[in-house]
Amino acid sequence: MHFAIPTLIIFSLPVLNQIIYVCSSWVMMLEAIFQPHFYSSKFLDSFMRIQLATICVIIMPYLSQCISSEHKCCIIFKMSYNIPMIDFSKCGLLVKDDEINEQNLQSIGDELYSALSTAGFSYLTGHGIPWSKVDDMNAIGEKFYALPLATKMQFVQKGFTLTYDPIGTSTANEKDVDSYEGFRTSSDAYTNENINWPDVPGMRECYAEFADISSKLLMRLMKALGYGMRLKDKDYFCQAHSLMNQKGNYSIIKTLKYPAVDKQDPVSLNRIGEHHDKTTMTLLFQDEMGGLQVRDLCGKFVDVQPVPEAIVLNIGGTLEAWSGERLRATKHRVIPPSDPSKHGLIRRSVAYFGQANNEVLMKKLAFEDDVEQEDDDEQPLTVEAYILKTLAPFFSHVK
Ligand SMILES: O=C(O)CCC(=O)C(=O)O
Ligand SMILES: [Fe+2]
Repeated sequence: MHFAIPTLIIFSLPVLNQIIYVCSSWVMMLEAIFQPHFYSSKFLDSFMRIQLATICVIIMPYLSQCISSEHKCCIIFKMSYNIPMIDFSKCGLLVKDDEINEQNLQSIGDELYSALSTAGFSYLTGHGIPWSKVDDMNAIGEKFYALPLATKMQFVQKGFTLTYDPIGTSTANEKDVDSYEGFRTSSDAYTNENINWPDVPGMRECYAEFADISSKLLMRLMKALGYGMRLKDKDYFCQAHSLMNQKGNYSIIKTLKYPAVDKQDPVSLNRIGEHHDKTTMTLLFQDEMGGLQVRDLCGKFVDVQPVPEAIVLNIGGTLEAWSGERLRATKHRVIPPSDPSKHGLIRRSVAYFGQANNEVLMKKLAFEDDVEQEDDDEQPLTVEAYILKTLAPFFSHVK
C-alpha cells in the first residue's frame, strides 16, 4: 500500500486543477460583466472556459465507467507491479524437518499467500536446491538434444511418462507455435523399470534426483501455504501431494532449450506463447538470458528478470480452481531478450510442474475460521479428471 498515497496525490491533482479552473473562470466572467464597460472578449473567454469545464465534468463519470474496475484498481494500487522476492531459508531444504517451527511457517506462509494471491508469481531464494543440480539437468539435456533427430523422434509420444517435444510442435496456448525443444518426464519414467530412456548415460538418475529434490521443496512450500491460507488442516496440501514422482500423480519435469533467434523465422520470435500453467505449483529454474514475462493486472507484460540462483515460483490452473481463485494462475510467456546482442544465444530452463495426487477431490477448502463446512452443491472433480479435461485440447493433434 506504500504506493497508494503518492498515487492518490497524482490522481487528485487533475480534480483540484479542474476546481481552480472553474472558480477562476467565474471570477473572470463577473469581472467582465461588472467592469464599467462590458468587456465582451473576456466574457466570451470565461464563458468558453466554463463550458469546457462543464463538458469535462459530464464526460468524466462516463470515462470512468469505460475503465474496467480491474484497470482502476490497477491504476490506483498497482502502479509499481513487481514480482515479490521471498527468502525461504527458514523453511528451505537446508533446514531439517524437525527444525522448522510453526512461527516461521506462518510468517513465510503469509508472504507466500500474499504473493501468490496477487502477482501469482514470486522469486524464491534460500530454497536449498544447489544450482549445480540445475546445471547438471541442462548438461544432460544438452547430451540428449545433441542426438540425431531420428533417435530423438522415437520419444515423441502422447502422454506424460517420457516425451520429446521437437522444435515447433508444442503450443502452450493452442494458438501460437512455440519454438523450443523439450523433454518431459513423469512418475512412471523413474519408477517403471520397463520404460526405455534415451541412450544418454546418467540421464535417468539425473532426472529422478531432480524430481526428488524439487518435490521435497514443493512439499515445504505447500506446508507454508497451508499456514498462510489459514487452512483448518495445515497439512492438507501436503497430504494431497504425497505421491509426487510416484504412481498416481502427474507431476512433471521439463527441460526446455530455446534456439537462437532467427529474425527471418517468426516462430523463433515466439519462444513460448502466452499461457498459464496447468498443475498446482511450478518451480522454474531459468538461466540468465531473460525474456520471461508475466501479465500484470493492467494486462501489460512485465519482465521477470533473471535473479541468479533464485527459483521463479508460480501457481497453475489446478490450484487456482481448487482454491476458489484465491490463488492466481497468472499468464506468462517467453519472448527473445530485449537486448539484440543476446539474440544469437540459446535460452535454457528447467521446470518442475508439481501436481496433487490423481485421486484427490478438488473440494472447497476448509479454513480456520469456518463455522461449519457447507456441503458443495456440485460434485467436485478429481485432480486427474480436472487435468485431463484441461489438457485434452493440447493432445488432440497427437496421433
Ligand atoms: O522457459 C521458461 O522460462 C518458461 C517455461 C514455461 O512457462 C512453461 O514451460 O510452462
Ligand atoms: Fe509456463
